[in-house]
Amino acid sequence: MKLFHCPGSCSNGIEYLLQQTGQPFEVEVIDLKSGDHRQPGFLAQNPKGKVPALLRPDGSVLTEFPVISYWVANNFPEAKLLSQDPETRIRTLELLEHIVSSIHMRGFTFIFAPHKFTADEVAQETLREHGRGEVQKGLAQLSETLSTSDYLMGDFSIADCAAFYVLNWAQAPEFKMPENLHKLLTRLQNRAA
Ligand SMILES: N[C@@H](CCC(=O)N[C@@H](CS)C(=O)NCC(=O)O)C(=O)O
Repeated sequence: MKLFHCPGSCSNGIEYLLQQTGQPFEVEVIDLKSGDHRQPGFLAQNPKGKVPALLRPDGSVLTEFPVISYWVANNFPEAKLLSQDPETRIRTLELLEHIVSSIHMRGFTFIFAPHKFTADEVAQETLREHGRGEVQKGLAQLSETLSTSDYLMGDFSIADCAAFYVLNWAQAPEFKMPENLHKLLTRLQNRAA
């Protein structure tokens, strides 16, 4: 397997997830700041021009964080990244989707890249403010879900791998991270894998 990855971006979560499987994988760094994601070589692998993208052993490339997570969890069941119980599985996917589609895409995206939506600097600040509100709301929801458990779904899962990258971003001083999420991040950072 080969992960197309930009360190510090959301593909951190997939790198972390792959490490949990214990399976060998290569990393090709796609430096977003240098525009590597717009180069023909990478676009030939992923025409969407985004990371993460995972080149699988059969030569096909899989994209979209939740889908890559699901495929990895299904292909390496011994890593126990997704429960076998149908209701727990669907709730794990629901949570994973919330982290990626809401906290990242509707929160952090507006904070990191408001210029993608408007050139107007006042409007950019409005978008940043909106993004901060969405992130703060998302952190409160994650904190409630986690409660006093060790991991978001009780046992470690693909949802924690998504939490790993957004909680890293949420360490910035502009956010107020609930104490139990701080502890979750430390627990995730300290996992042997
Ligand atoms: N829906 C995609 C979003 C991936 C995404 O937005 N990746 C960002 C890095 S965190 C990216 O590649 N941005 C480059 C760009 O949008 O030009 C997923 O779930 O994987």
